Amino acid sequence: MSSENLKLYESAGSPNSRRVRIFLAEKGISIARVTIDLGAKEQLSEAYSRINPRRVVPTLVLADGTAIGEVPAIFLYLEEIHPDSPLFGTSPKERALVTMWERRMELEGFAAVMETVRNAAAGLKGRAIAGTHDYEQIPALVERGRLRVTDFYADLEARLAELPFVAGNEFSAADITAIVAIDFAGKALNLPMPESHQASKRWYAAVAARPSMSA
Ligand SMILES: N[C@@H](CCC(=O)N[C@@H](CS)C(=O)NCC(=O)O)C(=O)O
Repeated sequence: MSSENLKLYESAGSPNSRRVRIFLAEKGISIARVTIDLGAKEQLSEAYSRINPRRVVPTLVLADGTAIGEVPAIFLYLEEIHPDSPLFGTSPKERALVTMWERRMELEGFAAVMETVRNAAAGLKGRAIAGTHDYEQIPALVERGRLRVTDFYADLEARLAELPFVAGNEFSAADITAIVAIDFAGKALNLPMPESHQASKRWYAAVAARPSMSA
């Protein structure tokens, strides 16, 4: 299915962009994509700042020029316009629960990974927090961040020992945010999910096998 009037500004190596690419692939929606080269700091350019003043990717731009930033807001819009293959459940209760778990995956997993990476990477000196303002790195946050990621893995294991997917019995947006955080922790922090986490391994194998994951 093609949504000809939408345009996604994104970057191949950006985990937040990957969350949206997977979401689109799960829905079977194809839209125009514009690459923003983070390595060349294109996100900080005048031209891109006019599209997204927060100077981050991804940004979804609608036919009337409205720019939607922040991954959960992009998820919400795409879910509303393409309700088939639901990724936020099918009832008010499920919608609230998926929203709760997706937010927890973002705050406890994704944000912990990002905080650790951004306070450690040499290339992010002076840009420890993505967004409008420049902040210096705080090295002590790296150690704490690794502890946060480890705690996230433990909490996820406890959850997945109870249920097949993060938000319950069905694959959802919460699984997308969780697996993108985990993949990035393995790649950028060399902090993979522990081998001993059997329930998480079972979940990971099932989720990673979905065709959308290569998006
Ligand atoms: N909360 C934002 C976070 C976006 C974000 O941090 N994007 C990163 C790439 S994953 C970025 O654009 N970084 C640019 C920079 O660090 O200057 C969202 O949900 O979209």
